[in-house]
Amino acid sequence: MAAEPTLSNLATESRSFAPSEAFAAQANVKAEAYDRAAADREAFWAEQADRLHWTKRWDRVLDWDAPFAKWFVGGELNVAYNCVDRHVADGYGEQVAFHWEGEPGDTRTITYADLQREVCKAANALTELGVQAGDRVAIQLPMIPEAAISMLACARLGAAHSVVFGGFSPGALKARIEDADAKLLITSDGQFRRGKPAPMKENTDKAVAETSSIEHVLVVKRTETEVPWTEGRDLWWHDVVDKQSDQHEARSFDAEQPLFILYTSGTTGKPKGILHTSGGFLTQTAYTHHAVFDHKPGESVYWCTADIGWVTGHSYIVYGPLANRATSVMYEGTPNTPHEGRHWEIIQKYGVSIYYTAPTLIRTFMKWGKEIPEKYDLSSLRVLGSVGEPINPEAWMWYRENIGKGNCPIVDTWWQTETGAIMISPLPGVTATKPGSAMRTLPGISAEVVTEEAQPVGPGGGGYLVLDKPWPAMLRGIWGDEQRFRETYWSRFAEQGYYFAGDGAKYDDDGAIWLLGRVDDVMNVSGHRISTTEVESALVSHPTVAEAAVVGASDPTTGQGIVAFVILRGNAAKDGGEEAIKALRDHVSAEIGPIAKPRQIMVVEELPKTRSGKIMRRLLRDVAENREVGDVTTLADSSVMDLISAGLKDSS
Ligand code: 6R9
Repeated sequence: MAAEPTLSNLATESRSFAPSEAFAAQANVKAEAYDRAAADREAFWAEQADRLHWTKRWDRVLDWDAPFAKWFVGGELNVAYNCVDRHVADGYGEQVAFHWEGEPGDTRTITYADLQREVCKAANALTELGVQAGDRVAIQLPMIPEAAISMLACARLGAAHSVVFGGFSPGALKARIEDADAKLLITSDGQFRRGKPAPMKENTDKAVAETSSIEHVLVVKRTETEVPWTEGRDLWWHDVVDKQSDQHEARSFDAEQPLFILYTSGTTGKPKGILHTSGGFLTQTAYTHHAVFDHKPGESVYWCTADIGWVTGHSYIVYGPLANRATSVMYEGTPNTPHEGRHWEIIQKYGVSIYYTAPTLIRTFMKWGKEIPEKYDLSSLRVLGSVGEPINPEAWMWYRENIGKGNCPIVDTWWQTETGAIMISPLPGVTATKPGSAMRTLPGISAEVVTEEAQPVGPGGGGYLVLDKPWPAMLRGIWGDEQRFRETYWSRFAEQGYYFAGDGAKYDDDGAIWLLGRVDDVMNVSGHRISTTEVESALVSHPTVAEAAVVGASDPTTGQGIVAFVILRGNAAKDGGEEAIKALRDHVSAEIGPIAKPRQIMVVEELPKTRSGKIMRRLLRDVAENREVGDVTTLADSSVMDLISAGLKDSS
């Protein structure tokens, strides 16, 4: 099979950490949940849907016409009402929803009553700008409260949001606006990046100039940066939103009303618009946030460090936590601005009890040294979470010892933009965890590891991870492309009706699941999915490049790093092509965004290709990872690899 273990010491990992008796005794979810869910999956999810306020009860829990699912058929609810208003109605208006911490050190405290007023005003403003149920609204904002407020205002109106990560280029934003046919864009004048204001609107203007669907651009003032302005089209948030009434009646929508589209990299250059709907998505995000993080409303202080532009920000900063009446920290900036102890300082300041972050950041903290967290009081922490990529046992142990002080269960949560919510994870009060394993499927969720021929591999075996039963937060499709939806996820194991996740996995002898990374041409850089094709097309769009091949090479900090092999045109390769290399890195950053900037670009004279012309990335990965080059027998010209290796030695 194609999956290569990315964790070298997996096979030897045998440590196991059971939850303390005290933690287990008070845990939200106990072991019986697994059996109850297995006995009647639909009844189990119906019970979880009852955490929400429905204005009309569903007639049927699930309508499964593979690959199309409808959950809570006939039910009606308003997602924003569930996340905000009902907590105020229940008497919790004064509870803090967000402790917001700006990068320069400014702060805002937003209670549920404040949030209700802000969301109502924003919903009234959006209505004034012509946004109606069923419309799409694009949002590109830094991590400021208006990001969550905008999302909730859309949800309140039944309009779908499409949040685009703040680091994405004008070209990436343009493609997403066009694909979703968005009529409004919400953005800001600028964003703080490492202590300095960086432009935002200047970039979004470039995108909007090349699209025809955007009627208005609503601009939040964040950095006080001077911005270009198009009269009639552009409006300041404070001019339009502040004057609105803070009363707004939330209409009910069907459980399957689209809630958002979120674009993610596929194996081709064109990103996929993953569609999520309302009732099932909110049910599973709320349940998993309750179960996996052992969240106690009014007591826990919860911090998910993701950006709102990624699915983790949608499901575990906005929807799940707010549905559960969480008090959350929201942080605008980078972890080392103004110093490398910023996260620990924030945990100490707010008494954070649940901290959810990514392996790439944990490895960065390791690099900075344990002396830094040691300077802060982290005793409020109870549960530590990890998401985005496989966590190596070394980082897991460092996290447990230096941040959790040996007292906090670690929940390594596997899921995807497509799954909408956590699927595989320990339960902190139940599961004895192993460093590096996501352990087992949550109650109500079913997965298998199978061979190419769809045979279950059994204990000790490795293969492809598939999801063999529908789940409430599952994607409902790829926006506007049913064919691609079927092909990408449902064609590989069409006969069995399995969802193909694109990840390799193995079971250990105890039946615990170990995720092994992607099996397709998608790289995972610091938890961000970037397709090799996307970066290759950016490279070849530069006039100096004749051909390019991109691979993800393992990287001690970012999980994978982008390594590009390029054939340059004409005399661009002179002097080792140093100038060209610099220009190319900047070019990729401008085309896609800084996260896609190759770690390394190697100038080569040929690329290894099969006789059918497919680039053999496997061999390039060997070179990028300084390994002996593997089997070259299927190459059209097997001397190419010698040429590449020799050329690289010469230039180093
Ligand atoms: C939530 C999120 C999804 C891909 C997924 C897998 C990798 C995420 C993981 C993990 C191992 C974990 N991934 N969590 N691999 N262990 N705990 O990250 O969504 O951006 O769509 O990425 O990330 O490869 O397929 P998304």
